[in-house]
Amino acid sequence: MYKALGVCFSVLLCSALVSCQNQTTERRQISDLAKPNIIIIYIDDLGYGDLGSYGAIGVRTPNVDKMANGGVRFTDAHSSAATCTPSRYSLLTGEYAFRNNARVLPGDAPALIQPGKPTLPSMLQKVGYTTGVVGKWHLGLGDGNVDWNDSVKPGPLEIGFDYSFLMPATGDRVPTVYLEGHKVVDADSNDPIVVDYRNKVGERQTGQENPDLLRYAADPGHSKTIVNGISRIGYMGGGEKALWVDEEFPDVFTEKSVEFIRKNKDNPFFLFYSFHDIHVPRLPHPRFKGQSDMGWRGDAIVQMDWMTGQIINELEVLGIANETLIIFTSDNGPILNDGYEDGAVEKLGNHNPGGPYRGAKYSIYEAGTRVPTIAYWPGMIDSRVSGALISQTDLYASLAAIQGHDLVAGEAVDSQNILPALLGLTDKARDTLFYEAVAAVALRKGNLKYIAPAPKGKKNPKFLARKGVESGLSFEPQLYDLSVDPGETENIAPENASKVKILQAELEKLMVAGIR
Ligand code: NG6
Ligand code: CA
Repeated sequence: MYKALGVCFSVLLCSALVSCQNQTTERRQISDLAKPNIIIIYIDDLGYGDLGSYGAIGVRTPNVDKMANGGVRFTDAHSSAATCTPSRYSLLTGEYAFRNNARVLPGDAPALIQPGKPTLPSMLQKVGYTTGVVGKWHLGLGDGNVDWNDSVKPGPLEIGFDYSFLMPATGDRVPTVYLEGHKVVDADSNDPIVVDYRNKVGERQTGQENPDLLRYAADPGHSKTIVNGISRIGYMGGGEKALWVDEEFPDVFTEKSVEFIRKNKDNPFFLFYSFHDIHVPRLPHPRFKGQSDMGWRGDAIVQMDWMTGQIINELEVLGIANETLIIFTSDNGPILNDGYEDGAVEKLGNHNPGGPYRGAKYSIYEAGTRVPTIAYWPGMIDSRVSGALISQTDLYASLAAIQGHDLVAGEAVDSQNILPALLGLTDKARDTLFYEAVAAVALRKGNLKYIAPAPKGKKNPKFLARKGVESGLSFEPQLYDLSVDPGETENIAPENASKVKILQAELEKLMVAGIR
């Protein structure tokens, strides 16, 4: 039974449904669109080529493939940026990350999204959803001087989530504890938590001083406090009882998500299920060990697939799969060595994490942001491979359209309503796409992609050079025609000066005013 009908529907959506009559089936009734449950499964660092349904070699992903084959499998869908914090910022606010200078944050950074800012969960909350976030946060917490032994706020509960169970930043950053609501789980006032990103605090050993204690070697940035045999970014003392065990992530996060779903099965809910996998440090549960041909990284993909399957399975058992729209995607492209010698490079074999695309996580080239993306809603969305150009920034306006919610001035300013494409009714969505990466920005118009030249003196981040990742930074303009050159191998800017000029002007305009 669909819940809470009687919502007014967006004119755009209705007209899209009408204009796509040939693809609408009897099953797809406009009224059925009222308040579906919405689950965003947000994988970390999963590349375009990392799923079976997207051509993976060396790992099988049957659960995600079931969604890919039974829903809309997008081939030109993009994370809003080539790293985590900016992508998450855009996904939750519908606004490009540069507008708030969003960059990868340390684990003790203050909340990036301030209370009062319109967010996807607060919009859904207003129209009657119960909202929850489980998993990786990495959007900052607190007001600048966070005390992990007290109430940690503001955080998700202050920007639209009713429930939160978090990894505060990343798996490779301290504090290595869970945060439920405002409180660290199992915090102990007799063993207070201290976190410092500059100076050593606490009694724990560090990777720098005791590399012999590590389960695998790490670069200097990841060689601080050792927890569970892994050295992390940053120092942490205290909180012994609260420490997480990385191998337990799949079961802990699954349990929390399933609990949230069960509790809310009779009312519309929104779950932002934000995975740690397949980010570093990769330490899948022993039951997934050796389940791929690619060592830790491949086994983390198997674990991610299992966790996804648990959600699909739970919805089916509860009989609410047909009332639930699942959007599955990744926060940025793939990276093999992101600080730890976990064998991802050595065991890669013929697998191509970025699929046919150039670059990786951090990069302005396609593999930085073109990520596997699936919309799955049994009984509502037909199976389809879609070449629609869409961005995660668009989820805000598109999910607002399902609710009949009209965006107000200042709300989700960069988000476009691409709902008809999301539902597989059309392959038409964006014409223009903005790309943000660590060292460059780009603008796509149709199949032409323009990468703006870097200002004089701008440096390629050292850690990327060390990793051999192409950031895409160049002092010359770059132009690629993705229709004939998807691998961005031939820079056609020199012979297309007038097109470069037009795209440069459009990019500048967008960075000031925004283009919908
Ligand atoms: C970088 C880390 C990297 C990873 C990344 C964030 C170093 C040298 N590298 O700064 O390991 O944690 O931040 O990844 O510290 S993301 O997917 O959350 O954006
Ligand atoms: Ca990421």
